[in-house]
Amino acid sequence: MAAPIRVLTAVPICDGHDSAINTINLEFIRHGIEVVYLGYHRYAQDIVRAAIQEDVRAVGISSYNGGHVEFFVEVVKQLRKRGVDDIAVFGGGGGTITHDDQRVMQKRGVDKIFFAGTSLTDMVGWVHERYGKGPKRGSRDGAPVDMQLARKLTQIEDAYANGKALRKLAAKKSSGTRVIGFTGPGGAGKTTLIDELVLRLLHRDDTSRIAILSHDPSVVGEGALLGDRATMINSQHDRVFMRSMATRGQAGGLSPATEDCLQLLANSGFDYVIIETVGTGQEAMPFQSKLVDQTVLVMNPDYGARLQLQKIVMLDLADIVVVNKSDQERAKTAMSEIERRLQGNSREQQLLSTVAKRHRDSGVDELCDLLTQVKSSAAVKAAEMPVNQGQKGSAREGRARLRRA
Ligand code: B12
Repeated sequence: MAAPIRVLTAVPICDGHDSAINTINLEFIRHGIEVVYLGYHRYAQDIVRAAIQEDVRAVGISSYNGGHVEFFVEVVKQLRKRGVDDIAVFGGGGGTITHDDQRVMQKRGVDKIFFAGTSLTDMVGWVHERYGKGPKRGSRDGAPVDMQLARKLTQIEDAYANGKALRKLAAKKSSGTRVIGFTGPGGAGKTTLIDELVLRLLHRDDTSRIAILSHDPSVVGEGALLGDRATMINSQHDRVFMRSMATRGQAGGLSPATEDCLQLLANSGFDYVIIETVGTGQEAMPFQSKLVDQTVLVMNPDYGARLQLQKIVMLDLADIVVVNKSDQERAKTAMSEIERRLQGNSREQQLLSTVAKRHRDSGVDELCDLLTQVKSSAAVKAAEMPVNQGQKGSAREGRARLRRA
């Protein structure tokens, strides 16, 4: 089966006309297209960065408040400036974009404008026709690093979609790269928490580079709304590489191609690679990969009766359990019930409470401390060891030694 078409959609400024983009996203998804949705109030630079990292076939922009000629053309210009001429730009704005505007926009590189009155069926048909085929896209020598990485990730995803899974390579990663897995039920606030964590990681070290591999659910051969970017504000940053993946029919929170994609990212010199699962259920154990150094289970205080906790497998496996939304009434009870539940496990686990949506939340600071401390103490240990051992002993081994100590 061919891999679904991937497009990125965005709204430059939203003045209240949001119904169009929501309608169009849903229509695309219903017709087998994977939509990476970037949300509202996005700069051309954010759109271009995201389009390259997500390696989409086209960028669809919805604009209802004027300035569309300049904005659409700016996106085309910035894509070309970054050496990308095979990501198309298209979109619409109902009655606000005139036919004269369209002529100017097309002359300056915009692929297509849809006007008020076009049927959704015609629009979806056009997208399939126009962006469903075309030559295999590679990346030239000298192409931006983000683009090279993005195209390799696409090759991996496409290989799985076509039933030609790549041979799984032995798990290994660049020493110094820390891989952190985030999981938990839908609506617990994983994406917001990760975004806040990224903000802190970027501030603490102004050279650090972070990769995020984020998942949303989909059925084989169907479309998907890959919407985590719409929640991410701080992660739209030049030192952050983010990729959204659909699970493409696989249960358990990840996609069939995740492990290979994760391995590629873990070997690409990032300081941190953060992987986020889809919202998971009680039975999920998504992080079997040896690449993941530490796992964080993010919970909502409102999980139901205390008995429910006994059924959540990740409470046995997670290194850190975070009760997010801890400004909610039930949070104190949740903390003490989860603490009791963790006491039953005979292993070292941390329990934290956060309010990720709150700016400068001290719980998120604490989480960041925990995740970075392990990294720095492992690095110190590794540095203290004889060179051979130190090179062989990655951060993971360093941490294992630390734990034993
Ligand atoms: C519904 C609507 C509203 C709703 C919006 C509800 C919402 N949540 O989105 C409300 C009532 C809030 C509203 C408010 C206003 N609106 Co109004 N609104 C409309 C209306 C009637 C439909 C827009 C719509 O969403 N249609 C559904 C979509 C799916 O269809 P469409 O717009 O025809 O778009 C087609 C294509 O362009 C394409 N498309 C659109 N976006 C994208 C994106 C991609 C990626 C792709 C592929 C295709 C695509 O898809 C459609 C295919 O048929 C339009 C008329 C129009 N058609 O533009 C006026 C219109 C956009 N509004 C207008 C105005 C003036 C206003 C107000 C300023 C009115 C006022 N004085 O208060 C306010 C501004 C908002 C604010 N700041 O408060 C004017 C804009 C004039 C201009 N040239 O700038 C319009 C054109 C009406 C008019 N003829 O005067 N509005």
